[in-house]
Amino acid sequence: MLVIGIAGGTGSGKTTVVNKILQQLNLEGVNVLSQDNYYHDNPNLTLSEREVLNYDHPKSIDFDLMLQHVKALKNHQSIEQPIYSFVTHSRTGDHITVEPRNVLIVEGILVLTSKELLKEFDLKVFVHADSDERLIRRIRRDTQERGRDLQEVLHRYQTTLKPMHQEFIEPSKNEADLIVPNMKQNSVAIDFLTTVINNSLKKVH
Ligand code: UZR
Ligand code: MG
Repeated sequence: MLVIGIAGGTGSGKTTVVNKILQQLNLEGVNVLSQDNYYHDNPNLTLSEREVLNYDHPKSIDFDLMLQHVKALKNHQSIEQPIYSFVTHSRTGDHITVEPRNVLIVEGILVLTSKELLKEFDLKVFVHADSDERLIRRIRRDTQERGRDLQEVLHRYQTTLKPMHQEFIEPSKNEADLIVPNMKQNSVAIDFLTTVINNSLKKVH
């Protein structure tokens, strides 16, 4: 199995890169694990307490479960992936059964910060966009899709997202085999990644 880790700051366009790759591939061969589904659950906190947690620190991620799931899929076992809600900041209690496939993409802001996960990746990719571009995209997404107001987004960016980016995410770029500039649509990089994945899919058959 080919395992690809794709990291990059918030708003760098990781999800878009992954979706573009998927559009060009035979989907039956590829699984995507998103870090978004592996936040720790905090059922003992109230919603307002959960709203102010730091979701950009490596400690907010259940890396043990992520690692266990990556290893299980590599061992040809299916997994029960938790589903996480950004509205309630908690696991919904529902699961998706994910069957092992030939290619596994693991995507999220912090996936190159875990020493254990790094050992599982055959290819490590960091998606880069400048911080002003990422802030613009983050404002758009959080106000349009996640129902947050501008002041809240800016406050969180300044107090949490930016310091966590500088402390953990940006340094993890050093782990990457490949850095994808994603200030604008980068179809060459998408073609490159698609070719690598297709070659790996061909080898298996
Ligand atoms: P991407 N996040 C939430 O907003 N709520 C949660 O319950 C869990 C995570 C956000 C998190 C992080 N920060 O910046 C972002 N906050 O999801 C990462 N606040 O996702 O890479 O798609 O931007
Ligand atoms: Mg994303």
